[in-house]
Amino acid sequence: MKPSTVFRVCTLGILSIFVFFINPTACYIKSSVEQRQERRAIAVLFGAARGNVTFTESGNKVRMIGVIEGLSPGQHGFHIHEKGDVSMGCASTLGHYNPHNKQHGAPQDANRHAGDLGNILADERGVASFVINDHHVRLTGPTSVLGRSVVVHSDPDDLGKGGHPDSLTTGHAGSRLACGVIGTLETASMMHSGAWVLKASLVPLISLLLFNLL
Ligand SMILES: [Cu+2]
Ligand SMILES: [Zn+2]
Repeated sequence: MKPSTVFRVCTLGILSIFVFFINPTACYIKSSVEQRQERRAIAVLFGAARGNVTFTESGNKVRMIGVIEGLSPGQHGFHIHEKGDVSMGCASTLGHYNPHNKQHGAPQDANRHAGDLGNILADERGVASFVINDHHVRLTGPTSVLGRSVVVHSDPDDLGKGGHPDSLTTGHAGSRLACGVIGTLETASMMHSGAWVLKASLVPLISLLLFNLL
């Protein structure tokens, strides 16, 4: 083996160890991956209807993606309720989540409960597939909905405008068909593998540079 080749191999080895264990760039990449991490949650609904809703918080909004089946065709009130207690069915989830002491309203109203998500629409097979983006629902901070619950109702939510005695409290949405507790979805393993993929990709890059420059 020529001395220059020995030198290249030794340098490559030392640099690889540097990247994997003590390179500050690796630390920077790891922290930037952590910062881009989105908080996620899931609610699995049981009752006369069933389905699930996933929650993803990024920036100041939460995206909810759901599929619920076993509904009658048409609109159904859809809310986040205060408690994650389903020990007595959906009744024990209590009222709409309302940390700011407001009236019931539509999702686009300023005066609404944080849990007011309006209606979901079931097709002729009784399946509702939906995507809701909302700025009042949070997965972090003092008004996080983690540990609370999602409820789907038998009737449409009148968004506070129906003139019924319960329009300004529940939207006159009828009985509770199904509910599920909002629980954390783990994202830590995704975060670490992401950092290691980035770190590993630096090794071939360094070897390419070394063998071309030396
Ligand atoms: Cu409700
Ligand atoms: Zn409400």
